[in-house]
Amino acid sequence: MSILTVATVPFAGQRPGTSGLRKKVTEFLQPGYLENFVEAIFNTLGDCRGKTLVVGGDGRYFNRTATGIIVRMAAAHGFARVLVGQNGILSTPAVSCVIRKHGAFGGLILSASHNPGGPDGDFGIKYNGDNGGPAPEKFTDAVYAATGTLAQYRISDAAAPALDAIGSTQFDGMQVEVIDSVADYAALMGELFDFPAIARLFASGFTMRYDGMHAVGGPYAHAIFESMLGAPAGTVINGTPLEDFGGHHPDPNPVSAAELIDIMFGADAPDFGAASDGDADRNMIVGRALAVTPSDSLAILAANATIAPGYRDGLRGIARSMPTSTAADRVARALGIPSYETPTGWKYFGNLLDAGMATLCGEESYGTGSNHIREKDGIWAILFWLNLLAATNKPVDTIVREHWARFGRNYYSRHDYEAVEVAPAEAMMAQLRERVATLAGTQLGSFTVALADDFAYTDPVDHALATGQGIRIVMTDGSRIVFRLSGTGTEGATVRLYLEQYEADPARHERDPQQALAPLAAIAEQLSQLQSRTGRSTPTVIT
Ligand code: VG1
Ligand code: CO
Repeated sequence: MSILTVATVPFAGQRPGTSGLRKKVTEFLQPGYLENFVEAIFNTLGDCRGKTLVVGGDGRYFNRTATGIIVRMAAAHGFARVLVGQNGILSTPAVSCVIRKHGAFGGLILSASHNPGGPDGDFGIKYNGDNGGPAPEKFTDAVYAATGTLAQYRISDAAAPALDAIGSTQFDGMQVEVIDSVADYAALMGELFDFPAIARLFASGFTMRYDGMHAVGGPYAHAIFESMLGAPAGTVINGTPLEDFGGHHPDPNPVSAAELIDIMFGADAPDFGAASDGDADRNMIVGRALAVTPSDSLAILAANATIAPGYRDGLRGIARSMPTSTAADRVARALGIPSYETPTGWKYFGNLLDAGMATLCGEESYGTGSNHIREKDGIWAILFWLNLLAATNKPVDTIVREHWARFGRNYYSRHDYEAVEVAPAEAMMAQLRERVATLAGTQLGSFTVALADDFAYTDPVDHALATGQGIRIVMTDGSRIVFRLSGTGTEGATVRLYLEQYEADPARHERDPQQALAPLAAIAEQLSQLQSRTGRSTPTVIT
């Protein structure tokens, strides 16, 4: 067997976004498209000889083929060993876990996360470094630059190895280890949470429904919730991964996970509901007739963290992305620990976690995680809630309402305008950027603007500067309006409008969030003319 050097030409637009390179499958299927991007990553890494690489993905269409191509390219670049999930399957948190546990050089994750799959859907790829976390912007910028000048890529001419049986084989001078997709990850969960207490909870008749959304979380949920913790069969629904996720958006929010919401809001609802996304790094937590806002979930886990064995010693700090509600900041203040506000995307949490400055992290987009790995982690968050329910014996809604009573409620909502035209979306952001420069101190409706800017972040560890991370308008009472353009969409532009309003008075905690936030939404529209500019009279999705 030999190494082929294949001539290629650069593809435009291989710039990684919020979380790796995401494009339509049709774009990825162009000959050389995936190969070019992987070559650019390997070239940017430099000398790969003797190193270990982890490869796995969320099982979407093209996952298996792409895995084979990457293994052949890894052999050509001199990697000593590749750890591959069985059938090419590894959730994003499992890749992070496996990288760390086996001391790998890094890993490639094949996923477009919550984006739809199938031949007409999306595909994605991203590189995580030896800490298990998404490569920093400095690295992804270098990869993008490299994609612009590629003239060739290197690949083994051997046929891709079979990935269906667990075990180790030699492949063109490299060791290919097909590993159980779940085992390492499940073992780590067992160290963090009180599995015996959760098992006793299930044994006492506690009921749960987990919606795998036909994505990669299913196998993990079957193994952990049903086999290890004894939840009855049927606890996991839509638990078999499908290449097209059954035609749905594998996005755990009340809109896309409508089946779970119907169950949880129906008669005879189970005690607890949960779902995760395409690559199982997101989570949604649902009680009877109550979907927990992700920002609240982060705050609640932080306030109660010491109930879980892995966090018994307390938290070092809490980090949240800028658009995420400030509920977690209130908890941090009460605990006397620092809180951090980072740009959107998990890569910005990496340094804080590595430096031991933060223990818990979260994003409003149904992402929660901790220092156990360097990715957000859906099953982890669900286990944390199960541990909390077992430790307190209280239902989800009581835990949420008691949290609001103690800390106040941060009414929160995100309005997404998906696949709008790029030019008007960018014009709107440009105009807002100008406008916010003079907004501080002015009156908007019943609010006074305390601070308005285009969010910039200086990493406290390596001092890297990230600019242009979203327009934020912060009122003197802490209410906020945030505008961002998505960095994960694959069609046109997606505008995200984030609204937050704090309410201390428990007598006003049962309002409909959309009603509570209506005055802020009206101000946002007035400032941006978002709807008239995009020609949309309502958001595509409200969460
Ligand atoms: C979205 C979310 C962001 C998240 C990112 C990746 O990015 O808003 O919070 O980190 O997706 O999550 P954007 O740029 O579209 O707003 V996942 O589960 O799609 O890897
Ligand atoms: Co995801």
